[in-house]
Amino acid sequence: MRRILNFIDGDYRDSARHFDDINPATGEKVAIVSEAGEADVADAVAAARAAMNGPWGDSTVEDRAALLHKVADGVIARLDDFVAAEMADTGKPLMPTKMGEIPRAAEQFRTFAEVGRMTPLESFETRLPDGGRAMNVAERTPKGVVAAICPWNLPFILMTWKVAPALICGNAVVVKPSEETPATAALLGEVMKAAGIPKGVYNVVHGFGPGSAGAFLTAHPDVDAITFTGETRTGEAIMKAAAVGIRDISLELGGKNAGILFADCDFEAAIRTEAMAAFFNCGQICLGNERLYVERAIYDRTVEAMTKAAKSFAPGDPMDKATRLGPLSSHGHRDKVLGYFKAARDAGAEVHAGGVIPDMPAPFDGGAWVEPTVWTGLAQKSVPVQEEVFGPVTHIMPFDDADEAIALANDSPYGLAGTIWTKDMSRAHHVASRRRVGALWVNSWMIRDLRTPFGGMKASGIGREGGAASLHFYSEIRNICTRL
Ligand code: NAD
Ligand code: 6OH
Repeated sequence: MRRILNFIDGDYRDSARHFDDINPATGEKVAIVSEAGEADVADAVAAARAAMNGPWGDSTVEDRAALLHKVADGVIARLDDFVAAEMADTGKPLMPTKMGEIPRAAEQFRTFAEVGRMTPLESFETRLPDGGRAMNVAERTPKGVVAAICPWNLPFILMTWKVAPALICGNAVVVKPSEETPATAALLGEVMKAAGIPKGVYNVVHGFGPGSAGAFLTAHPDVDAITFTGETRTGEAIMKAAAVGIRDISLELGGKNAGILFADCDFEAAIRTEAMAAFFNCGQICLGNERLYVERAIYDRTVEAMTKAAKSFAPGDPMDKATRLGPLSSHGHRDKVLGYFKAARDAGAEVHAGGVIPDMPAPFDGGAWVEPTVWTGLAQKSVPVQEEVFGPVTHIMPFDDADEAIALANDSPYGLAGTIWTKDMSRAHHVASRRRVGALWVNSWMIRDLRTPFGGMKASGIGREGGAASLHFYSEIRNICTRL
């Protein structure tokens, strides 16, 4: 059986305890994972600190940029290995993994190499009352040892999105991948080593949250900053851990995103895109929409078209190039999603598509599959309309004017993202400016330029990452004022 080990101080290391890695497409065990104990986590943090105290701590941004380009090359050279590892952990379909996710993760290293090299800092000349002058120059220094706690939905993209900017800013990292998806973070250790990243700069510890590697890492007093992507409730626990010792924190949390469709929109494009926003990655994408508010004149057409689109996202063999829908990430997560399917039925939802487990042929009959699901008729305040399902599901509701649509879309504890469909650009801008979310797409979804800032309002998080915003989180800015 394949083994997935911790990567500490430049070498792979087993530990006393282990857990199983399951492929959710089949339910089969694909690997045995080393669960880092408290001492392993302490070793990883110590290795990161030692790296910061060594030549890495004095490296230039140009040196680091050159290394990050080599890491990107190394990932692409082993594309098939990364694709196989990610698919075995998640059950994702081949094509989006091979053409999209893994190359995009490699691209993070190139983008942040250039963002880091090219982003200037401010300088100000200050005129003094005596006629003298002073020059203020800002300088970027690393935060130090960064803990990166990662989720399972886009494991390699969301992990490299933290590691690449952390490294370009000169930090050393200890990554704790999700227990559901440990493989690509572990494999990246080989690429880091081959690229010449010094030992201790990139470390990986495997395990769970409370009482395991995640909690050991966030509680470790020698961690300077914690970056977390995952559920809002976990974010609360991590924020408490970060409070001890006043460590910096970045939180990318849950969402309950909404799309708003006006009657004048390009209907075909809206439906094609909103179907992706609801069902892509089996709905396990933080930026996906689980609510659609539709101007009454096109409401019936929208329900019909989204139902048809849901049925076209048929689950299938992930290795088949035509497959667009994989399973949910685990049986545990499926139990949660099925709980929302039941809650929606109990609350009187009309189920136009899905809401059930599909019949899958062997070997997929043991997998964590669900059918893409379309609901209508739920109250705005009902649990399935308020809480994040994180599955392939959308609830469609009519509205009569823009103010009502904005109020309904904003009626959520979350504030991550949303979409607006209209040909009236003035209206689009007006609605976008009044949405309480961190990312808006007009007549589109998921155009994500890695240079742009990204993050949520309200319960969707604290801080922004992406492009120069990442540099702010992963570095300390020091102002040096010199009287001339
Ligand atoms: P999760 O919160 O269950 O787990 C995320 C990570 O935190 C895992 O590595 C887990 O082991 C670790 N963890 C759990 N408890 C911990 C603790 N007490 N201390 C330290 N570490 C702990 O999230 P998930 O289920 O893996 O991911 C799905 C969630 O992530 C969804 O809510 C989704 O919206 C959110 N998400 C948000 C974004 C974003 O950018 N805003 C992106 C992707 C996913
Ligand atoms: C959240 O689950 C996923 C976010 C992914 C991106 O923003 C991206 O740019 O790939």
